[in-house]
Amino acid sequence: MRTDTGQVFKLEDYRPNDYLIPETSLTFRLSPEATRVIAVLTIERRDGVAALVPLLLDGDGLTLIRVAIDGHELAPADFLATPDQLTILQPPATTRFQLLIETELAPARNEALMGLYRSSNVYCTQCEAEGFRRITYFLDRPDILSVYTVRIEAKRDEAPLLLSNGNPADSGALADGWHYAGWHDPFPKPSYLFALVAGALGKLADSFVTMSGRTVELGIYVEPGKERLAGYAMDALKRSMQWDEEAFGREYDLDVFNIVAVSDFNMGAMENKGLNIFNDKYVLADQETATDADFANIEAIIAHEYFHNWTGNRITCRDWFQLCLKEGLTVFRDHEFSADQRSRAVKRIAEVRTLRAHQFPEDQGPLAHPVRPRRYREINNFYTATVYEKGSEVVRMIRTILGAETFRAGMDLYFERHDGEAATIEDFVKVFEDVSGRDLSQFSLWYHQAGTPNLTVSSTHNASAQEFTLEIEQSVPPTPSESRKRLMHIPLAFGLVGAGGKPVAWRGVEGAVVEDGVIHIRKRRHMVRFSGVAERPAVSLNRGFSAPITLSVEQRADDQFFLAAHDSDAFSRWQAFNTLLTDALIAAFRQTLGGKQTEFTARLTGLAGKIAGDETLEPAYRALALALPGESDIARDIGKSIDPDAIFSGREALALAIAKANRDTFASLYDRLADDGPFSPDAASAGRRALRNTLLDYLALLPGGATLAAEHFRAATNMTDRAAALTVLAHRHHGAPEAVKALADFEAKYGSDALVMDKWFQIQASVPGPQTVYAVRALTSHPAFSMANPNRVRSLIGTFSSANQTGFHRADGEGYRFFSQTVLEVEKRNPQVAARLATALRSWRALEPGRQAKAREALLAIAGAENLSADLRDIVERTLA
Ligand code: 0A1
Ligand code: ZN
Repeated sequence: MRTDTGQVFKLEDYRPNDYLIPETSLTFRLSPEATRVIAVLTIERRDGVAALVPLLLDGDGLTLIRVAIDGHELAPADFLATPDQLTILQPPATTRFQLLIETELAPARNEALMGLYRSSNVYCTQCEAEGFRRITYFLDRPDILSVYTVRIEAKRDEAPLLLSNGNPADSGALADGWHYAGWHDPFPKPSYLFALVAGALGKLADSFVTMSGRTVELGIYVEPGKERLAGYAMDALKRSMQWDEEAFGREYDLDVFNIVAVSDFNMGAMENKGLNIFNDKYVLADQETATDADFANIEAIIAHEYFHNWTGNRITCRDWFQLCLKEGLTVFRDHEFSADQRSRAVKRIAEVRTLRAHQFPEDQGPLAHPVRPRRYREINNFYTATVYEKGSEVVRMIRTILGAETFRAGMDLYFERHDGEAATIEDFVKVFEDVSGRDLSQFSLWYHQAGTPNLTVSSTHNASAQEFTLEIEQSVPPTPSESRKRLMHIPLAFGLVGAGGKPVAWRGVEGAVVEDGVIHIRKRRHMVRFSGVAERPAVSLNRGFSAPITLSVEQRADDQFFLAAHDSDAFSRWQAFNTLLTDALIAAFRQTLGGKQTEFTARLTGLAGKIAGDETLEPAYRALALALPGESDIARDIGKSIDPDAIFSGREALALAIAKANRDTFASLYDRLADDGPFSPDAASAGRRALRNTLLDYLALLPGGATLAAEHFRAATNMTDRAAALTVLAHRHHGAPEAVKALADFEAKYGSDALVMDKWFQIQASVPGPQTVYAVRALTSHPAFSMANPNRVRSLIGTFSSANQTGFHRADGEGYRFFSQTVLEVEKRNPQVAARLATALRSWRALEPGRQAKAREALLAIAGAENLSADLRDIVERTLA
């Protein structure tokens, strides 16, 4: 484990390295306890660098066996080796030489799951961000691009399959039951994209013919016997390949494309060149074991990793400060892919919900950082919603500002200009300036400045002058180490909505640049005057969520109800209803509505019924509209002195009011939506299931609810319905015989399927209320649970701490105490997973004082532990700062 050195890495310190490694040849002789790695590196001194400059290579916990230069073994005096660094004191005076390094590794004992490790007896690797240095000493930084040739040797019976990046080369038998395979990747790549897999795996094979007519062999490798479960992933892969050709003109470039699913993986998946490695949760699926959400995730992540081949691999990052260059852009690309494959409106709403749930709290708390950070202590902690999701929103805004055609021209120029390079955000922005002739310098602040901008908006209508005025003021709240903020360029899509939802035309506009339905906010304050507007319109703002901001709008409730029923922009229509729900929930928390409460609630429940039954709306959209804002969404909007129990009660009361007011509509719709045909994971079918399951959630609150949910569970023919019913039973009827039986039946049926058991853990970890902490503690001893497996840990501990507001934030601090102990236990094995878990307390300062004090104690308990990893120390210290 890498303990903290306290070192801070700064963007301004970047400089190219003195040496390059144009070629890398690796030989692995695999064995669980003692794998030998021979790296032969062609080292080149960069032009202008003096001879005799020492060569410093990165390592992490390495055991060195020998070093040689140009065939001559080095004497101990010629180099300095520690587990974390190799220094060649006096490299040869020639500009090019060959450095051989032999190291020994114990993959079977690697529980951090970085570098070379074993997952269910399969050898696999994870090198991003700095895992390659756990395999051999190297210039382990993304601007060192090298052509890799790899030879893997293993016992044939232990590892019949030997994979690495690029195209297959030679293979054959060796003495004593060993065999080997060679791989060559002609595309120069950074070390973080290196991958190796060896083991006994089953294969699902297919092929794809690219737009220029080349055939690419596709393989998805899974645990033997599970090949059938990779069918949906394969289909998603082929659709991704096709889409990238059509939408971005990007063709795949190797003869093979392989994906391997492993059961122990720190993240979702990894885009290693030609050999993606996936968390098996994002590959394996059928109707019996996977929910519709799982299918959608598989499609999105398969696409994401595939799209990285161009945005990440062909053009990579100069340094890790530029992480959003590949991640924000690739998320944008996978969002567009899913929008094209499914429903654009529904996808957009889901994206915004995710952004608000994960990125907004990051921006509003102690871990806030710009999309392109300027400093870090541990890069693993910067794979964040800000870099990924907000990074994607920034790319989307570039497209909004430039228009789709110019945006595409900019992307084409980006690929042409930077192919084969390690680039920066400045390079990326420049291509769009070059194709559009616009100055994007103020816009670039989106990359450099942290915090969620807020727009305060009020409107006036002067009937006699026929003038409609929007007064808009921007502010960006301070974030850690950035107390003063600069003014941003915010593209605010909008519409003036008149009677019946018709757009209202205007004659002229002044006070801001308004183009194609977008107001360009650049100053602190804009008075935007529309002339020739006879009747007062309702104003629909931030349509399609054109900018990742918050809005404080002085809007009459009548307008809000009107937009929720009539806005022609589907996103804004959803938003209007969601805002009304949020207003009701906040008012309940603050008890501010008083006598008006009943009237407001009645209007709201009435509209809920209308939306549910509106056949002109897609079922998936209706399901999203009817889903109440989550407890943490409400907490975020309230902002301070949070009491999760009070939020919970208010939310339950509103849910019950909606259910009671719409009992008959909901019940008949629920019956009509019952599934009849064969299962299909397509978006329309999934939407119908989503709506029906949302209705179940309401109906289960009414008398007879437990029976209804139990019947839904019993009759389910797919995991979506089964898991939905189990959730309703466990959450709404906790302890009832129906709930106890369903949990037991589920466990009996799926006890040996780890991925399905994750759902069982998740459902129980999110049962609201103070008793859940004991249940979760007990479940850590369940035979299907393991502290060594990231998916298990996230399902049980991660769900409890980040998705169970009343359980985790128990007033007596018991949830926090369990949490700090568990985080430290996980950390001993896997610092990365522990650090991510620890972010669950990032919003601790927003809690009411009693809970705040207890949360702080838990954070201090973690911070005070001995030998803390760099990963965890970085998170807890920033959280406490
Ligand atoms: N680049 C991957 C994410 C990733 C990052 C770090 C990892 O190491 C544990 C693994 C994966 C992606 O964006 O999908
Ligand atoms: Zn990615």
